[in-house]
Amino acid sequence: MAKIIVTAALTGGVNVPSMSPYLPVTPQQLIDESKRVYDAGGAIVHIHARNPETGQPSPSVELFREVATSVKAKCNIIQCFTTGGNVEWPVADRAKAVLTLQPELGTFNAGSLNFGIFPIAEGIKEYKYTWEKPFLQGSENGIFPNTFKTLKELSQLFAESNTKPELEVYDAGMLNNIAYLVSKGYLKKPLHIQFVLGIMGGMMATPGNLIFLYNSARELLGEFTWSACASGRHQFVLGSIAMNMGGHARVGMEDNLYLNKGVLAKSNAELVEKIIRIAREFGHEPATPDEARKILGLKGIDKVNF
Ligand code: KMH
Ligand code: ZN
Repeated sequence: MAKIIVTAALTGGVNVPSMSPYLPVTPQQLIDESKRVYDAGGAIVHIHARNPETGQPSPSVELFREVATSVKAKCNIIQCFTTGGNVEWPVADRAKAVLTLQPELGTFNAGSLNFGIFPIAEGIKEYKYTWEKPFLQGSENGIFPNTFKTLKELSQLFAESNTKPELEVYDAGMLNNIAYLVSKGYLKKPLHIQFVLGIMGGMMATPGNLIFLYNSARELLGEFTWSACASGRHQFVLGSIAMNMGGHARVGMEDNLYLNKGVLAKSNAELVEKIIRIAREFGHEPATPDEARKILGLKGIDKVNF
């Protein structure tokens, strides 16, 4: 009945290596995971870079370049770079990879929020790296800053790179931010929104919240393409609802490490295969990368700078 754009958020900048031996960290692991996701039917990979030695989130453009060029050589999957990276980095660092490599798509976090990942530390018995525990615990006093000033700067960077912003919305207030940026010409329609639920500091991952956000966004912004992203076990529940509301679905280890209760996913491809199995049960088919480009109005893989 519908073409569903499946995004795989491969590694993110929140989960730490001690949480799963399958979390991709090195450029080669990210490249291999991207190809596995493509073969499984994914249309977009959402990419963060990490220090290959320590697994720490990294804004290094060279790491992004290494992954992006190799993935592009293997398949035409859409690459969506993060500009979220790590809550402590200045926006210039966060946006460097997008500005330099000019991917088709990049995340655009549409407002500030607390990003409480410290509870994760309570569940980890043994750490592989000394940076992990302070990194997680530090979020208790951290905030993910996306002020109006930085939102304006970021939207200008996206325009310069001809990269489509994927608007990350964690709570209803961010819809007002988007409406303001559209009214002032900083963001251009047609918009693409990723509703990100279940982050401690944003709205919780419930069907009611997803439907509320979608309806509020429709009232405020009119038509837009959109996808649902949820943490942990909510990933498949909200992805299933979104795909039956005309939306799309994001899965992946950035948001959820588990294939089933207590069973770690061995690859992001397993999570992609699962959401596609669910989609097919509803009579939907996964969109190919080129079908997704048409749906989202992307510039094309030949227009990137890598
Ligand atoms: N790492 C989080 C602070 C994004 O990719 O822009 C934000 C994040 C969303 O990962
Ligand atoms: Zn991300």
